[in-house]
Amino acid sequence: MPAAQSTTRFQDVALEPIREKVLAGTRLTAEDGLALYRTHDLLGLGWLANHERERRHGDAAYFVWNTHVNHTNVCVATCDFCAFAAKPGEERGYTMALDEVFATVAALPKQVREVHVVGGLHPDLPWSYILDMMRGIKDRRPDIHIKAFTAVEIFFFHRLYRMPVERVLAELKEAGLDSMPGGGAEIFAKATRNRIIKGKADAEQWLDVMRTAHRLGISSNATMLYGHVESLEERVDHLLRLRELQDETGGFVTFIPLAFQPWEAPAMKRPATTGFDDLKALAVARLLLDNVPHVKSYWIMITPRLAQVGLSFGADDIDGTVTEEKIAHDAGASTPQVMTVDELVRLIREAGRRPVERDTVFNVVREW
Ligand code: V47
Repeated sequence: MPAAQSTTRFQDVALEPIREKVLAGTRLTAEDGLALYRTHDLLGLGWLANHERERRHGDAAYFVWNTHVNHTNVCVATCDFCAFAAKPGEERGYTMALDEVFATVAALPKQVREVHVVGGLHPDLPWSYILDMMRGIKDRRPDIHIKAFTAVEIFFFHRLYRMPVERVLAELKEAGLDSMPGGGAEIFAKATRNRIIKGKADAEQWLDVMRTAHRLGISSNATMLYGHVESLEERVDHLLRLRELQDETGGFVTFIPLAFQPWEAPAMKRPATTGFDDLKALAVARLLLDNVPHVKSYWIMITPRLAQVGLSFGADDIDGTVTEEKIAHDAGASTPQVMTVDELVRLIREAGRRPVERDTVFNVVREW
């Protein structure tokens, strides 16, 4: 976007006072957040988010050589949007034997730096299965970073195994867990959360698990599921609650807006998000979350084409090779399940950015 726009007026005058704040580094308010979500001046919003993105990261665009392992889809929770989960006893439920998990990890190319492990809330797995999974992955690949278990899973382990959250996390860390993904946050607003989710951690519990994790030195990501029944006010509230916790702990590394994939969702018939909404989700997050270092444009959910555009609308990261994604694809996503590093590098270069391969916590692995 042309720098000249910093002195020309935005199409939407409501963005003018926000530009002043962004240029002065003044924290944005809930009202500002709402004005940003409501605007149709996508280029004005994009200019602001890109300004902030380039101030922090210049022309770098990060990616990671990673893979997903979903060890089980058996889940006692009921989430209207989730097509991945299977109730205990349902025929489509599966649980990987640990040897299967280990064989998957052992077969990974040596360049893979991160394994992202999440599963359903399985009521019958022993705690030893969870810990042995961490240990077994580390035994086979000591160099790989294990990003595992959402705050919702950790809260479930705390209840199921009757241990304080702190102990659950400490034992996982000891067994090899390095950091946590940001899933399970969905939307924090109570009434909406209760309407679409039954039987898993609420907002306070999700945030509290993250607070504890950060205190124990386990960094994490954060997400927001958007494009379902939530309001714009609730999106702003969600981001500000994350910002508040981040002020306290500093433990969030990356924020990832997750676009609702409606096609196979069991109990939520909605149209898919639009390009405007997806770009706004990235841009508003970049501007409101002034204390979170990275914003991820997740190609699995918004397509590689739009994720690439997202690199000019506030995002500095494009996730990675991923491999074997199940949650979005069970919900009917038509995006690929894997991207090669060459494809990622091409997307980034054609966006005018500099591809930087990273590890999970943004140590630079290689400049491409
Ligand atoms: O928690 C479930 C979401 C999340 C649907 O931390 C859906 O680096 C859209 O959190 N449409 C899991 N979303 C994915 C996730 C994630 C992904 C990539 C990177 C990271 C990270 C985290 O997926 C769930 C839930 O919020 N989800 N169903 C659906 N139909």
